[in-house]
Amino acid sequence: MPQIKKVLIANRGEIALRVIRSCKEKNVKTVAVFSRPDATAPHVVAADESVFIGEAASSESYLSMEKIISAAKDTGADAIHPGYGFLSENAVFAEKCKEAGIIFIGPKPDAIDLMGDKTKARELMAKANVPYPPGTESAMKDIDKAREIADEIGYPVLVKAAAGGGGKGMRIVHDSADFDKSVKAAKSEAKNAFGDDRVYIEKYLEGPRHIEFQIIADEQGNTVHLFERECSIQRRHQKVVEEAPSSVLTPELRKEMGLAAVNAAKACKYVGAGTVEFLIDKHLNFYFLEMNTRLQVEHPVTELITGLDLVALQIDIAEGKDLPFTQDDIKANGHAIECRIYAEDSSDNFLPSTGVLHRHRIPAGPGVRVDAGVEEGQEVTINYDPMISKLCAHGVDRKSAIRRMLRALDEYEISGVRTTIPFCEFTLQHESFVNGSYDTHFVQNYFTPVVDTLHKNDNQEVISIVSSLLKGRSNEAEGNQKSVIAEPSADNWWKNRTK
Ligand code: MV4
Repeated sequence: MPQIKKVLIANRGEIALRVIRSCKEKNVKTVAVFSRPDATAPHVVAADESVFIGEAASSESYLSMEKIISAAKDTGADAIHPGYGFLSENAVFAEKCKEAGIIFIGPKPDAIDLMGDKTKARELMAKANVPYPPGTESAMKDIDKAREIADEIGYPVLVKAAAGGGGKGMRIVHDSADFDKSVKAAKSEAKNAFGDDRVYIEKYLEGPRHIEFQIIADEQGNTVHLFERECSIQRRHQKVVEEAPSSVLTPELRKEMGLAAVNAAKACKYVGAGTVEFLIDKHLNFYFLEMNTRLQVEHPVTELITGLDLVALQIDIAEGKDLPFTQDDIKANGHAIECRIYAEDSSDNFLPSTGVLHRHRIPAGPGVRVDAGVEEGQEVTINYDPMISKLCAHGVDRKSAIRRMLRALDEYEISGVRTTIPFCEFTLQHESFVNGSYDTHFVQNYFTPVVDTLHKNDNQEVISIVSSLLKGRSNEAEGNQKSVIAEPSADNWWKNRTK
């Protein structure tokens, strides 16, 4: 059995730090890679070694297979952890690692390939007896035949790109008369985005909930699910609040969906940590949507309720070890919620908000976990993902997890950029969230931001005053900028609020 002694992390930000932390606990050495603007980023500081791999553009750095594989060879890393995004679901990269004699911490290239092609995935689910939305199994070849099927299943239908996923290249068709032109548009969009114009159709499910199951499998074929995450609070296919367990699943349904998820993973001979996504309708019918062949952003909520370290398990599995548990050993404890804190202005259509993070004080205390990839003083740019951190709260039940999250959101101090903290506070207090009756239309149904121009201007003014104070003092008090800000007691003015 190979022993992994050194891992190169082919990523940046919070997920790179997350992987480094588990490596340290396992006495595994770490290598960070970094682009020019990331030279002093937290993941570089935290790793044992680091390698410069190129310019800011991802194509020059974090997406460059050649540069990353040479960095691994040069530093003697025996494995690469891809994190999420970037090269994490790239079968060619997984194959290239293998050819270079480096362990790719993730599934085999074939499984990535299969699940990356949404039509192949549907065909596989048909064989594995996993339910999926009615529609065409394979990509449509004949538009007349496809229209007949659409007419038969009934409108609205969705035209989805075979190479798509995560909502990219999706088109809703309400009427048979619009079918041909929507298919043409979807095909051309798919061709542009993925270089692959194959599309298929699915019955459009209205107001579904998005529920996904965490899967973990070893090379021996032992496959276990680690319960579900409810991820229905999204905007433009970007998840914002996730929780585990879901409040709509009965123990029986959880068991049934968990089994379906395990069967989906087994069908592609899955190895490592993965996620099977389902949509669930008002009648609690569930349908396979796609499988994500990576560690996901929202994995901490699963870690909090199961007490497991998913990254440590990924490494053990990559070494060829057996899973240390069976399905019956897995028990859920309490309730966990994750809020993704983005540098986006939730009062202004979630516009990206860039600037220097003058203040970043993370909440702490019982049941609070923060995975951040940025530090106070660092600049938030448009080069990469605008996520500042993931704030998680764990409690004995859903009610206490919600209260804890609200307390933590209140404690969180960020200035310099506007954030989605107010949106998260809105969500966690909303009746439909509190009673657990929300679906994927939550944001569009309930969120109407009040653009408070006056307050916004006030805030901008304060930011610029603090900013100039910090600049003036930074020479004499290097590394002691925090003391410059005198905190007015009554008014939390440094906070990013629109209240
Ligand atoms: C759907 C759907 C309704 N019916 N498929 C969006 C992301 C991508 N993974 C698939 N998505 C959807 N597929 C059928 N047959 C509705 C969505 C969808 C959605 C899904 C999960 C979470 C949020 C969503 C927001 C809009 C649409």
